[in-house]
Amino acid sequence: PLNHSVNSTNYEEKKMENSAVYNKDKFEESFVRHVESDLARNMFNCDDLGAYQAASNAIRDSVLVDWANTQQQQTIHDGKRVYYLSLEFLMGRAMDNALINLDARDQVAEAIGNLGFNLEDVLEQEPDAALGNGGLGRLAACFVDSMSSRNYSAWGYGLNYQYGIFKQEIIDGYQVETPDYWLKYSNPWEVMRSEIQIPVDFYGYVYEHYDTNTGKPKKIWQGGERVIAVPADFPIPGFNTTNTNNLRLWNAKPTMEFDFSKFNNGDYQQSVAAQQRAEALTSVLYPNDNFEKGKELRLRQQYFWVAASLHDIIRRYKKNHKDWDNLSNQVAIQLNDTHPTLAIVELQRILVDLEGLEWNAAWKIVQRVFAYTNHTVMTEALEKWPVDLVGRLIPRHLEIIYEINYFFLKDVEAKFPGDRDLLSRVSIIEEGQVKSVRMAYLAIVGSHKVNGVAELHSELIKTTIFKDFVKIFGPERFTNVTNGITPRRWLRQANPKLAKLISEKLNDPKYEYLTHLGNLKKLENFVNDEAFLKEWDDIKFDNKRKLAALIKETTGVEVDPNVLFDIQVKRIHEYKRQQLNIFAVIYRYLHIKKLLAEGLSVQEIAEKHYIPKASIFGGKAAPGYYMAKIIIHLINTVGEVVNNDPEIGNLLKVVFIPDYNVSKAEIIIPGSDLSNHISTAGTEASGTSNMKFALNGGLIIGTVDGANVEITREIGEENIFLFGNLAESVDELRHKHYYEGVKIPESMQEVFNAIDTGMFGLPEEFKSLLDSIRYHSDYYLATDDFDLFLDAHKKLEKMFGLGSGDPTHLREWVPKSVLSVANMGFFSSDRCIDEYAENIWDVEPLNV
Ligand code: CR1
Repeated sequence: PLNHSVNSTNYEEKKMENSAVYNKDKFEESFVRHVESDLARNMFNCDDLGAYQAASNAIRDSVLVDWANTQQQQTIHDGKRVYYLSLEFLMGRAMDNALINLDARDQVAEAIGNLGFNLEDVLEQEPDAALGNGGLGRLAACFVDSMSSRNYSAWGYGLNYQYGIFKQEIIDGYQVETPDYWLKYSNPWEVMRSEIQIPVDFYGYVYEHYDTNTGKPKKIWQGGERVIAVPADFPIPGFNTTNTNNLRLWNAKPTMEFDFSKFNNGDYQQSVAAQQRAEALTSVLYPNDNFEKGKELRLRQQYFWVAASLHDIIRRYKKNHKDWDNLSNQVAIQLNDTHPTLAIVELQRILVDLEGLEWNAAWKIVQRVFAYTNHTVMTEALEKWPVDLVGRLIPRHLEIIYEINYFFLKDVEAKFPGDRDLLSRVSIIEEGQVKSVRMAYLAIVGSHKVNGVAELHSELIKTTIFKDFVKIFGPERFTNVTNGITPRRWLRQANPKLAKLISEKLNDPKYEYLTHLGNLKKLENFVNDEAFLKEWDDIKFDNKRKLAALIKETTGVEVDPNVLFDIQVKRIHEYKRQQLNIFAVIYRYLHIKKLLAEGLSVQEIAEKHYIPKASIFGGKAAPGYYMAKIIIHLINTVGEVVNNDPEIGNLLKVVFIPDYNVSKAEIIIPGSDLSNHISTAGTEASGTSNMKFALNGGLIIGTVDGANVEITREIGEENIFLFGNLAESVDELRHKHYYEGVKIPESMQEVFNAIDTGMFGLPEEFKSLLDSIRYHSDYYLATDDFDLFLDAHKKLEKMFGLGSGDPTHLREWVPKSVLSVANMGFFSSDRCIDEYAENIWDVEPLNV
C-alpha cells in the first residue's frame, strides 16, 4: 500500500482515483448514501442544509484520501516540516473552496442539480469558520492555502473556538454583539481525533530534585490543574495538486483522572465545575484587533495551545529521531505575532528539564527552530504579561524567562559595557508599576529571524520599536516578507466571471495562472481593446448588482449599480480612519444641499460637481472600543438622514453593511469601483484587503502606508490615488498638535458644525469623537489629511465619469482597472510562502 501512493505521482491519475467528485454518477451515489446513513434521513425530506452536509461529506471523502496519502508520503520522506502557529485562522467557508481547489466544481454542480438542488443555495448553508478578527487571522488562512498549493509539508496549529468572532447587528444605528455559535450543526470539515489526548498542566509549584543519574540538581514542575488537549483536524487541499496539509485546532477537555480522596460527597458539585472550567478554555475567541487586554483566560489559552502543539511536534520528531541537534533540520516554527511566544519557553523547558540538555546547547536549538512575524507597531497591541500572573499560571516558565533574560542581558553588557540605559530598555522584564514580560522582546531573542509584513513596516520596526535589537543582533536578524492573498479564494471563488474572462484571454483553460499569478501581466496586451474593456466593465457591473442586492437585503437601502461604489470595509479603528471617510461624506452632503438650494438640478450637480455615488461601510468594532462604536453610530445616522432625503435622488447613498465577514467580503470586494485604505501613515503594517480589491479590478484611494506603497510600485502611480502626509512627517505633526494646538480646516469645521447642531442626532453622542480631534491633539492626523483626501476624490471622480457605458469611464477608468489586475502577480500568498520557505524556514516543496 505504501508503494502504491508514493509512486502514483501523476496528478491527472490521482484525480481519477478520487473519482467521486469527478464522476457524476458516483457523486450522486455517495451523496444519497451520506443522506441516508450520516444524516439518517431520506432524499424526500432533505433540505438545503441536509444537502450541504451530505455534499460536504461526499467531497470530504475525496479530500481525506489525498490527505492521508500526503501525510503518509511526508512521513516516509521525513523532510523538514513547517509549523505555523496562529491563534487565529479566519477560514470562511470550506466547501466551495474545496471544489475549486479539487477542480471539481462544475461536475459537482451538475450532480447536485440532478439531485434537485442548486449548488449556490447549498453553499449558502455553510456557516463561516470565523476564528479570527481581521487581517492577521485571514493572512493565516491564505497562508495555509498557499502552503498546500505550493506543495510544502506544513501544518497550521491553532484553537478550535466554539464561538468565533461575534455577530454584529445594527440596532437603531448602534452595534449590538451576539454570539457566533458556529458549530450548531456538526461540522463536516472537522475530523475529531479523540484518540489523541495531550495533558496540559497549569499552576502548581516548582521544586528541586537531586538527579542521581547526572549527579546534578534538577527542576521539577508539579502542575496543579490539568486540562486535556484533543485535536480537531481540518484538511487543507491545495489547488492543482493532491498535496493536502493539516490544520490542527485544539479543543480543551476535562481530565478523567479524579483524585477520589478529594472528591467526597460534598465536593461533587465543585468537581463538575472544575470540568466545565476546562472546556471554557477554548470556548471563545478574544474579539480585539490590534489591541491586547491582558486577561488571565487569554494567557491560559496561549499556554494551552502552545504546550499541546509542541508536545505534538516533538512526539512526531521523536518517532524517527534521537539527536536533538538535528531538530532544526526537521522543524521550523513560525510565530504569527507574539501570541505563541511561550512556545520558545516551552521548548527550552522540554529540552532542559525533560530531555536533560545543557542550557546553552538547548538555547541554540530553540533559536534555530523559531522565527517571529511582527504585525503592528502600535503600542496598545504589543503584549505584556504581568510577572505575577505568569508566575502563578506557569511557574517554571517564569523562571526560564528570567534565565533567558539573564543570559541575554549578560551578552548585551559584554557587547556594550556600561550602557545601563540600554540594558533596561531591552530587558525582557519591564520594571515598573506592574512588572511584566515583554513578549515581543522574548520573541526576538528566541528567534533566528524576525519579519515585518510590508517593506515600509519592516523598515519602521527596525528604526522604532526594535531599534535597540538591530544594534544588538545586527540587521541580519530582521527581514521583510510582504503579505499576500490567495488568488484561489479571492479571484476564482469570489469573482468567477472575471476569473473566467482572464483564463480565456490568457489562453489558460486550466486556470494555471492562479498558481502563477505573474501571468496576469499578459492582460496588458488588451488594454486598448475596446470590446475587451467593455466585457471587463460588464462583469464589474454584474458584480455591483450582486452587491446592491446584498445591501438591499441587509440594510433595506436601494443603491443604483450605476453609481460609483466607494467602499471601506475592515475593522473599525481610529488609526484606519473611517472617521475621515464619514466626515468627507458629510461634507459632500452639505455641499450637494447647498447646490440644490441654489437651484441646481440633480442632473446638473451630477454632471458638474458631484458624480452620483454610494459610500459603503462595513466592519466590526471590538465590544469594548468606545470610540470605534461612536464611528459606527455616526455612519448609520448619516445614512439615515441622507438616504431619506427626498431631494437628493441618486447623488448620494450611505450604507453600513452589518456583520462584515469573509463570505460577505467575497461579494463586496468584486463589486467595488473604489476602496479606501486611508490609515495614518506608518500605522497600518500592511493591509491585505487593498490587495483583494486591486486583484478584482477595484481602484484604491489610499495613504502612503503599508502595502499601498508596494502596490503603487507594481501597478504604477497613475493607477492608484494616493494622498496624505508621509510616515516621516507624523511625529512632527503630532508634536505640533500637542504644543501648538490643532488647526481645524474650514472644510472640516463645516462638518463639525453640522454634527454639533444636531443634524445627525444628539450631538452629545459624537462629542468625544470630535473632541479627540479638536481638543485632544488629533493623534491620527485627521485634520492634516482631510483636504488632501477631498482633493484626491475630486480628481479621481473626474476619471470615473458617469460609470458603466460612459465614454469617459471606458477610456479613463476601466484601463486602470485592467492594469491594476495585470500587475498584481506579486501579491499572491504563494510568493510569500516561497519567500518564507527560502529565507526563513529553509525548506523546499515536496512534490507528491
Ligand atoms: C495589521 O494591522 C496586516 C495584518 C496581517 C495586522 C494589518 O495591517 O495586514 O496584521 N496586525 O499582517 C495585527 O493584527 C496584532 O496585529
